[in-house]
Amino acid sequence: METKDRELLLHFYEDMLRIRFFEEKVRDVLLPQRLFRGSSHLYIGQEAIAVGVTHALRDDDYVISTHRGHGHALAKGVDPYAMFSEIMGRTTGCCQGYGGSMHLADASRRFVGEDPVIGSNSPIAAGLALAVKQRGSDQVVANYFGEGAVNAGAFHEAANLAALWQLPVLFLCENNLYAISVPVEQSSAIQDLENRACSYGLAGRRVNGQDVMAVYNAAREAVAATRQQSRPSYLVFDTYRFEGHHTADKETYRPAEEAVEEFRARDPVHLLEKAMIDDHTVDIPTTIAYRDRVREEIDAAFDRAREAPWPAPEQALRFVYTESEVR
Ligand SMILES: Cc1ncc(C[n+]2csc(CCOP(=O)(O)OP(=O)(O)O)c2C)c(N)n1
Repeated sequence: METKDRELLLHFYEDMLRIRFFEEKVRDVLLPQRLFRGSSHLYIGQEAIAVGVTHALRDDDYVISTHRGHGHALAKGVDPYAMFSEIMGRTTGCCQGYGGSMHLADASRRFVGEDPVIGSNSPIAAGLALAVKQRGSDQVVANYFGEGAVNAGAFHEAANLAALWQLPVLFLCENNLYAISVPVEQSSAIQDLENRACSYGLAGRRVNGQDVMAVYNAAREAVAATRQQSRPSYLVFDTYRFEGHHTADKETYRPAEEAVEEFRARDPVHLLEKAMIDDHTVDIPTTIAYRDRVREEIDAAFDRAREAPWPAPEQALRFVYTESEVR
């Protein structure tokens, strides 16, 4: 293996571990200790998608995400400390604590934000891509959504306009098989979701979302086409969410053996680890050293965030109403 390939794989590995350990901290510490209110939509099992896609993007490209967006944000370089702070409502959060788990954003990383209204982030992505095009820039806009969003009218309006106006949007569907409790067979008339946008001339491509290299290669081709030809691309990733829809989900709708046996065997972090060990890219002590280092980084970010200041109560309504002189 060439050195640059080894470096790339190790970058993938580190970025996937960061997402995994971050999400495990939310699940195993923030949630049971009630360090935030409500629930959170975890990305565990889908890490290869955010990491493979982001490595195919440029730093100045935009990302717009969903309710399940911690992984997209971390892959785009949002600081784990600012994210833990945000989830726990502290002033050091990337939205000063006003956003929480489902409304994270960081303009400095061009992480436009999470958008939990299903389907509604695609028109925003198309609008952003229109602005990019009008500015004469060659940036692209990466738009993540789940397979549930493919049934939303807003997605189809955005896909049509993006194709009609040749806008540089990457439509990125993460098919994790369920929209809350509804299996994809019960929500989509056809199962080959890559064909759901072909009536707009958008030929989709189906990709193994558990294999980070497959994701990266497909995303690189799509990004190059979108950037160079200023036109949309559409990728559908086959994946699986290992946890419930959110952290309060009792998961009565799917068989335990599906989640535990069938899909755990396709854990994207383990698959990459095994592939790297099998072809002697790394040895086991190296993987352990990576795990220890990234875990320490996440632990330290969390410990700092936990000590971070709370907002003053009188700040609660800030940003709710426009400040104006008019009475
Ligand atoms: C417009 C709208 N309708 C319903 C909901 C409630 N809701 C939250 S998540 C979700 C399912 C989303 O499934 P999918 O798009 O496949 O993403 P996943 O959760 O699987 O990542 C629904 C219906 C919502 N947030 N927005």
